[in-house]
Amino acid sequence: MFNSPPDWPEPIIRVQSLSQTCIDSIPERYIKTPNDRPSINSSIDDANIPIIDLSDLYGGDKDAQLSILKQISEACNEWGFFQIVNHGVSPDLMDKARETWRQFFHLPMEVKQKYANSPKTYEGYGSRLGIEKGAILDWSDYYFLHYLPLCLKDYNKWPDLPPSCREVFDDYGKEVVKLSGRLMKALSINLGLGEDFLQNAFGGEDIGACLRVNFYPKCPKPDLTLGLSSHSDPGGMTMLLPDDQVPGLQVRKCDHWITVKPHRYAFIVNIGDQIQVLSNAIYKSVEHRVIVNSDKERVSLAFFYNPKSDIPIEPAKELVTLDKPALYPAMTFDQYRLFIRMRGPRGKSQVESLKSRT
Ligand SMILES: O=C(O)CCC(=O)C(=O)O
Repeated sequence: MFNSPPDWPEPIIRVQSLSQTCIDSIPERYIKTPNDRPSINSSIDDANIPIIDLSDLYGGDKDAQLSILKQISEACNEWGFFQIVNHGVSPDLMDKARETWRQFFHLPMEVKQKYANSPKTYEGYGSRLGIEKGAILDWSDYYFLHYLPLCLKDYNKWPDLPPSCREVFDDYGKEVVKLSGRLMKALSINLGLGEDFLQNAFGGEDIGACLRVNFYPKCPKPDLTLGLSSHSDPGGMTMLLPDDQVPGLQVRKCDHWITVKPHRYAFIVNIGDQIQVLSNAIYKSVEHRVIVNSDKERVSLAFFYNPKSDIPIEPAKELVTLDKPALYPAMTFDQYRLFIRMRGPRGKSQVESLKSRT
């Protein structure tokens, strides 16, 4: 098993600074191979991921609840991605969270540099995922922090500017954790398990939760690069607050990339690798990536709802049969996420590689 190195293999260059100095070209390090460029296999139609209204999931009548559960089930089976509206998190808090982080990225560089991260924990202000020397990089900067468990939550690693940042993110985290817990119940029921099954498999009250705020600066050559390379999320479930003014997220559907049209005040939910493992691949994590553009920056908040990091995650016994034996060996999330931390985003190669080990 790998060990996290103490530092990056090369000096870190902030993409935001590059964006200010690169007028009509980008450094070679950011130019993707032709097969990975945005124009390849992009969808030409106006497909979108499903949009599900959650208003009646709790408190609606039985039929309304069943209909929402069915929509969630279909979305998980067919897409692994969906948008939710009327989910209970206040629109004002969503705007505040996104705009507070946008302000952070517009602070002077010396303020942000105080929080520069290392590959050891990734917490703080970063500009690359993975530590492979000479790797082709993505056109984005980010801020990564832990929200849960409480023993990993460290305000010293959260920005102290803008002044409201810590308070706003504390409020936001509380609401998103609550919402994620509700969705976990819906997913458990839809899998035919007890409603608390997934939450308990994640460690009950002791789940992990962290945030990556992605900042995609304007790019003079958006056709040659990606804001974030194709990947599936290594954790449990992701609640993404997109930039509702600037599309950019693309989801792989068969051999095409569908550009998500964000619905105002929706969260974009997606299944991560740990739910793929627990459901014995009834639900699958789905590859996604981010494209950039030349006239608008983009900010997104990816909130990762994860299992407790040191408990074994394996297919639910109830979902293992003679016809469908366990597809994955047990592994802790700590062990699992080292892959992406070392190698950076690589499509679905990690979860697929586990299959051959059973
Ligand atoms: O920026 C986005 O829309 C997606 C971000 C994402 O996929 C991630 O942070 O893992």
